[in-house]
Amino acid sequence: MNKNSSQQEVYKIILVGNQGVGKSSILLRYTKDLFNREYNVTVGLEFASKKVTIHDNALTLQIWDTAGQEAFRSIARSFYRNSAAIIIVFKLTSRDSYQSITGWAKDILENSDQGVVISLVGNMIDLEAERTVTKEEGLQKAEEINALYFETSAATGQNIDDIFIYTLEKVSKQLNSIRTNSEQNVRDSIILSQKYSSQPEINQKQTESTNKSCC
Ligand SMILES: Nc1nc2c(ncn2[C@@H]2O[C@H](COP(=O)(O)OP(=O)(O)OP(=O)(O)O)[C@@H](O)[C@H]2O)c(=O)[nH]1
Ligand SMILES: [Mg+2]
Repeated sequence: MNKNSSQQEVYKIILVGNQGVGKSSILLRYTKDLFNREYNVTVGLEFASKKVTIHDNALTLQIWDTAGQEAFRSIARSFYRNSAAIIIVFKLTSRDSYQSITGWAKDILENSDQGVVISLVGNMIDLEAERTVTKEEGLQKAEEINALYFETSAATGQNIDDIFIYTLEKVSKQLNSIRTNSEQNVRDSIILSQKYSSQPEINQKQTESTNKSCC
């Protein structure tokens, strides 16, 4: 079991999906309850931490936000190991991003540990009038890839917390095979992120919310 400095379990969660689907916005909404209309393309990797409590168990989430650009896809792949959950994000207003889900799921199957929890998120539900992917299609795809399914809006915050609450609940049921394994893995992740990030230093945001409870 991996412990951080305050001896809490650390769960590694990764956000993947095509460019511009809202991965960074989901992370910003979840960790800081903020939304930015401007599009700041992620280059390489960023991560944020958040403290949560599940079943009276305090733990730290280490959430990695990957770049959607094709050029960075291999970096995302190299991060799949030792993750508790991987969240595939697509836009409800983009069939291209929907059609890419199978490819992301294949990447995950080939590069992650057995038992990793996969969640599928159709984002931008606030743009209902521009929706091109139906809820039925989303649910069907989630079933195909054995994932939980959520429809969200980072813009309004709708269902954003639910992604993490229900994903973590599933993780907690599968603890044996999906914990982050060692301090070394965390250190490796940080070293890699520094190597690939465009920023001179890792953009590490620490957000604490010890009151959140999953169940
Ligand atoms: N209306 C609306 N816009 C959103 C939502 N989520 C994100 N956006 C906007 O979509 C654009 C892209 O969002 P990002 O979060 O940067 O997307 P990303 O997936 O991180 O993109 P990459 O870093 O390039 O992979 C930004 O202009 C956001 O403001 C949403 O739920 N609703
Ligand atoms: Mg981004």
